Amino acid sequence: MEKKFKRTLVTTALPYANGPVHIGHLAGVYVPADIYTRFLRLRGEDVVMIGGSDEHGVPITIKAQNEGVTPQDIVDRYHAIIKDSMEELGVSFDIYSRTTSDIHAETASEFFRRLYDNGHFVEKTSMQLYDEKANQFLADRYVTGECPHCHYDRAYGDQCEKCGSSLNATDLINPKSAITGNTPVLKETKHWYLPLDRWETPLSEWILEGHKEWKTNVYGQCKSWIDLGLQPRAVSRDLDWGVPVPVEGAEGKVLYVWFDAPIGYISNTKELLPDSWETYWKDPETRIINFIGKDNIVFHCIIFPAMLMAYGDNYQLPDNVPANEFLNLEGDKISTSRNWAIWLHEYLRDFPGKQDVLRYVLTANAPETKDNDFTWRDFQSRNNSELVAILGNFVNRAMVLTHKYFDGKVPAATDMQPVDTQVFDELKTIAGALTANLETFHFREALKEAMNIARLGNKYLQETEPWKVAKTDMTRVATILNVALQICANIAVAFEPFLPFMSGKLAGMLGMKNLTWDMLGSDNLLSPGVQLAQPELLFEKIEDDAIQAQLDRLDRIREENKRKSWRPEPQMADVPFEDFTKVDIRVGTILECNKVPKADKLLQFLIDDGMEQRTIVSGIAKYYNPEDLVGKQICFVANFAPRKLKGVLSQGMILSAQNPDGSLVVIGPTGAVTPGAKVG
Ligand code: B3M
Ligand code: ZN
Repeated sequence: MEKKFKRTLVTTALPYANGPVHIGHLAGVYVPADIYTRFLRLRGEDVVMIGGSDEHGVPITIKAQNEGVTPQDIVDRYHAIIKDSMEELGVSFDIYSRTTSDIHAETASEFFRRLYDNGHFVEKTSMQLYDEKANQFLADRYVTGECPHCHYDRAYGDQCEKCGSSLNATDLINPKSAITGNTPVLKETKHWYLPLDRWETPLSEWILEGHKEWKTNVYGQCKSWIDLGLQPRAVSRDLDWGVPVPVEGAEGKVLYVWFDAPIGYISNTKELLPDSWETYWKDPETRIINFIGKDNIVFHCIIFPAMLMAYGDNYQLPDNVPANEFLNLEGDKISTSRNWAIWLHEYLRDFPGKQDVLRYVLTANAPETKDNDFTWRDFQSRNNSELVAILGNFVNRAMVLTHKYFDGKVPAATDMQPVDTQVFDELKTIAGALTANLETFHFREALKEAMNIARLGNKYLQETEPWKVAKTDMTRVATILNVALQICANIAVAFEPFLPFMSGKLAGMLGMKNLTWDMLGSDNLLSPGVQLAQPELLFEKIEDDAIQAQLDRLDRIREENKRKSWRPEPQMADVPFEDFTKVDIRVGTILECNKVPKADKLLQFLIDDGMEQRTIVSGIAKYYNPEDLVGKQICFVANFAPRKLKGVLSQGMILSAQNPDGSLVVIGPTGAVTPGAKVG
């Protein structure tokens, strides 16, 4: 890290308080930010980590409308869930506040007013979509329609989730109001725009020239925005939820949520440090790092920096924006509205005491350079074969052996041999790589290095075999266990940023206090004679049934979503009456019904068709018990050309209807009908 910085301000994207946080938020933003902040704290650096809920914006008002409650009710509910669950996960914010606070309203309002007074906005009247039934302009997510780029039919007024394009509501083809379903009309309205085009040159110099070291996904996105030419962006909206536009004649208008939300970082710093907040924002010796997901890049790298430059007053721009890609869940995109997520508060309920397991898996699998997939099987196997089998196992062996041979007192290393000094050499190399990876935001690699310390420990015990040496040479055993315990102490330090609960527990077992990063690599963290606590297991195996319960939950959600998104098939082309009459549909009574051997889908029916008995085979075995159908009446196509199914000749086709989940229901008359009667 360059030395010119005196302090670091870590900001974390403010999650919308329209739902709880899920593993995608955690993997993308909060876990990496927490690792980084804890690392800097262990180094004794001056660092603050700022978080808070984003409580304005259309996602919140829509949720409130859907539930028939106020937006304030919604944000109160989710702010509390988000704040509590992140705290329980050990995300160590210095402050987690909210954008409905008074200090935020004042700060955002003053910010806007200053830009307004200094001529940094253009005022424009334009035609916007308006819902005449709801008497409301339809900003952003209040309107859905067809994406003009990829033709996805459920794109939002601000963005298409299918192709990722950012949109204006008026771009949508066939727009519909999300409130009433009505087709909106165009109505004139006035808004304030931030002319980003005026900031193109400084932005380009700052990012494209000055920050070539940024992650390629971030740099690339910025470059393509700048290359395409920046356009003025509206920073106000016709809504009644948000920070009011502090200008005369702006009644009924609020700041666009993406104008006020990043200012939330400033307001929250003010709330935390009323006297010194300016140092963290305006001193060039402060280093600002924004942790965000990839969909927020343009706001943090282009729009907010343009706002800060326009404000002036020495506001500093971020030094780095290590945005992550997305985490998917079991192969599908995580989605709050489709409930396709693992919610943090539910995880904490279902896996009590296993905060570190989630932190571990999300870091080991972090979507740093590409989208990644979370699967419950991977979660289980990383716990069982890495945390339990490598890390927990090593620490436990070192502790148990020390208790066995030395009553739990750290033995002295009086017989150091090359195999021992070599371990410390390797430890130092690992410590160097670990530190370098943390400094450059490569948290996956960093975690691998930390795990390498445990691997090193296991290998060392395997090679030195103290349980065998104990038969002949206790001085040597003392040295081996001293070395092993020093490795354990290094583990407590190395893992503190990643797995703080385990680190705390281990440090407690080893009697260590006040961990610092410069301890890492040392061969002398535990003094001989120190009494260790009784060993406790650091991790426990996760059994199949716990994983199966989670997979079953996801299956249920998949089914539910299928049902919700089901639409009847479009009607087919017209057919002339004569064609229809060619199909001979009749009512029949089921006389017998049996499973077809070796065909789990098929049932074989004997039908009374009014003239004689006929056999029909039908693929509905999954949905019926054969005995339940006997005696029932059904409709069937009588002149369907006979065909053999699994060796049985089927003389007709039983009519059935298919539900959204694929299940089939047999169609029959609603009253008694004489077998053989024609249907038409
Ligand atoms: N609430 C969007 C999001 O949750 C937005 C981030 C604001 S950061 C200033 O993805
Ligand atoms: Zn699209």
